[in-house]
Amino acid sequence: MTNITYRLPQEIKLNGTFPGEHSQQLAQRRADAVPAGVASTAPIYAQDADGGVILDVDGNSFVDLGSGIAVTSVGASAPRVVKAIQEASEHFTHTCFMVTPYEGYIAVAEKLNELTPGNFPKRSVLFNSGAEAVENAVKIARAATGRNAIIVFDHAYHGRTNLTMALTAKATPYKKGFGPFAPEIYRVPMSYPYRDGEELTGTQAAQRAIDIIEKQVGAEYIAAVLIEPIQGEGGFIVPAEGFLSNIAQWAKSKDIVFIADEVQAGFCRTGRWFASEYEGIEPDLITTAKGIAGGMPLSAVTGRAELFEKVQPGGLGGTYGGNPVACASALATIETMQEWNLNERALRIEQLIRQKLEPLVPELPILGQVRGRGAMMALEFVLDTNSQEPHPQAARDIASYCLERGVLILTCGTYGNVVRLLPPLTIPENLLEQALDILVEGIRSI
Ligand code: PLZ
Repeated sequence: MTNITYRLPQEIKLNGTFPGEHSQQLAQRRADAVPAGVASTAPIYAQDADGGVILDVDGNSFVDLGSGIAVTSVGASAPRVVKAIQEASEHFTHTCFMVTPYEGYIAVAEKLNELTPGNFPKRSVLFNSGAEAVENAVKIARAATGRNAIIVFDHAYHGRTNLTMALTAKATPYKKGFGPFAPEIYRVPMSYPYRDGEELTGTQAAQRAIDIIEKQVGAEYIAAVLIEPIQGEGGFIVPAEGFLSNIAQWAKSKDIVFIADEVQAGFCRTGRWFASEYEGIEPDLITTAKGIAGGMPLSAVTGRAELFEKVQPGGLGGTYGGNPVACASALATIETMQEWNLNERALRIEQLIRQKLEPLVPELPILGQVRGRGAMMALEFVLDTNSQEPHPQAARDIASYCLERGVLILTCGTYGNVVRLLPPLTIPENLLEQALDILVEGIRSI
């Protein structure tokens, strides 16, 4: 494993009241300036972050097991990334690629075309956010096929814009009061092994979805099937083996564009460049964001060159899409991932998490399942193993327990009953182990 040196001490350090005085002051200012509609997981305000830690404005040091929702995979201030951002911004912060183009955009597109699965001619187009990438993937699929319908899955999360709200499954908090939503979106059952039961194979779960699609929508009207290869906000649901490949094969046989939303699972998070690789699928289009640029806002749609041919010049774009500083950051992020072998680290993180947490499953009836891949791991909590009734209070209480002891942990899931672990891939092993010990105590305390 590559040795990483850190700028900040990689430790838990808590002094005094929680949240501290300065965080409390900021919370008061915030209440008068920022609406409650944008909520935060933790009541602590950030001052600095590096490797596996976040320092708050009161000098407390927390272990980061969230990476700002799977973004800072290389850490929040990786040296190469910081340098690239500084250097790029000294020359120009913006020209607009649609006005005066520049090399960085092209270099990022080349990298994406090379790293994404599938050995066929590809193109990439850059945007700012995950939602924007997903919206554009849908635009491209519709233009390429001349069809309208989009198939999405239970528990899906694709964003907060109008079209992506329609694509997202969960009503509260994402959709409630924000309709009407975009039409021609059809939702079908996902493969969710923990809740489907072990008897339902991936192939059967795929057939269940395909039967519904064919009966209720009709393959000839469908532009695209859109799916997260591992669902993120929905609960880190890893579909049963064969589910994704069967859906992809069926889509191919009907000339339907298969879009993998790798916004959360992509870029070394799962121990491969893309989670699609685990199932040997080669999506027609892939959406990426989050981990791609070390914290700078950047996203992309990458896919088969021929799909882009039907899109008229000027049909894709946006003022900031592929910002030059964000592109420089992405190139440095990718180099860092290669230099530090972060795929290997993600697999090691999975090993450490499984070692500590899997033994608790047979012992504790509230811990239903430990699942995930690489550094995208989740614990699903239930009232008891037999009923499998979701237990969101357990997930919330465990997250609070951890935070008060210096470990920042996120929850997720359709039922809010999942604790997810998304550490920066650069977290030191001993710090991760210390954080996991606190998590184990937290689970036992319920
Ligand atoms: N697709 C698979 O995970 C973003 C959003 C959290 P944006 N997930 C975190 C929140 O509450 O807003 C996400 C994702 C997948 C698309 C998106 C959307 O990415 O960059 O947040 O627009």
